[in-house]
Amino acid sequence: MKPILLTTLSMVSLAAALHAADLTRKVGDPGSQEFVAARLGETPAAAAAPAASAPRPRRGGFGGPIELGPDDKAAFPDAPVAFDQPREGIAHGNLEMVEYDSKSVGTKRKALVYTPPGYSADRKYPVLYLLHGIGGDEEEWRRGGQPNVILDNLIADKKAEPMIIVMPNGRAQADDRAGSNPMATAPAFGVFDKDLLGSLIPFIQAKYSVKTDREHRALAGLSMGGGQSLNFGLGNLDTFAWVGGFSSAPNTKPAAELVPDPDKAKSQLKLLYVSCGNKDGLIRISQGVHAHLKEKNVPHVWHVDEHAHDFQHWKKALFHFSQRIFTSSSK
Ligand code: FER
Repeated sequence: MKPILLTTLSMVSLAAALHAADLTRKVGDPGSQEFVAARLGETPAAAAAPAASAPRPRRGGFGGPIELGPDDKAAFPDAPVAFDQPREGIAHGNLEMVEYDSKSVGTKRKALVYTPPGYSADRKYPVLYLLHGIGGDEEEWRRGGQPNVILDNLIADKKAEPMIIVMPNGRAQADDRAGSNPMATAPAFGVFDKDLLGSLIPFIQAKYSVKTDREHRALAGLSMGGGQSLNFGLGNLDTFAWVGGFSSAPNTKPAAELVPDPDKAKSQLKLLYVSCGNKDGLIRISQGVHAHLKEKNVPHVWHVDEHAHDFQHWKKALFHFSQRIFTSSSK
């Protein structure tokens, strides 16, 4: 198959606008130079500088180029049209905002928690920790992805295990708002593992009726949160058995560092799910992860759909991922 080359900014700007509503408000029109520059962590002047003047660092631009190879195809059929539509006549779960003391950050931090329909302290539930992107916060998944609707539907259809979903704020610093330059907050995403492992997971396990072994704990996220999930999930296989990276961003560790011990990863992982849209300028990150996993024979799902860097992809990724976790047969 001949590689297809796509280099559009417009497509991606639209997608980015859907994702980073906060960012869009801060820097205006998603098609503007400021918006693109903000996504790339550059000043508008730097973004506009002629490419010939000096070799510019290769950032994880949203503008591609995108080169697709033979492996870059769908692993699953598309989600049915109504997968993300609120349904009447089924039981619904609940969403609540919680606050916990973060030892590593030294502040009280927020997380949005989905409890499944009929949540009861008489049962113990598995937990999915679900992470947001560079312009997002603990509300981003609810705002753009309505995971409660997707899970209510899957649970009603008996396609997903009743589970708790915890949506924290992955920007582990005292001021954890995206602010006017979200890219400047990228380092705080890199130290979120201390807060997650040291404070949030213990808090959730104390407050909710949950199973606490690794086989009942999953980590997944979109974009920056996808990179965090791959980094922290694969780096803490004793804590997470199910790991998902959706459109993972350039914060993803180099593939060889992600999986330093392929045999351990093989034996410990119940599911490693890597997905991206074929119109997402960041696809090369996920392609690199897939290529390395393939080379090292680490079983994983590599799912590429027709979307861009947007919630259409992320909602469907959650739909596919959440059906395949906490099951006995998944690989
Ligand atoms: C980058 C491009 C995009 C980057 C992060 C992103 C850290 C994140 C995008 C998102 O979360 O949507 O170069 O560097």
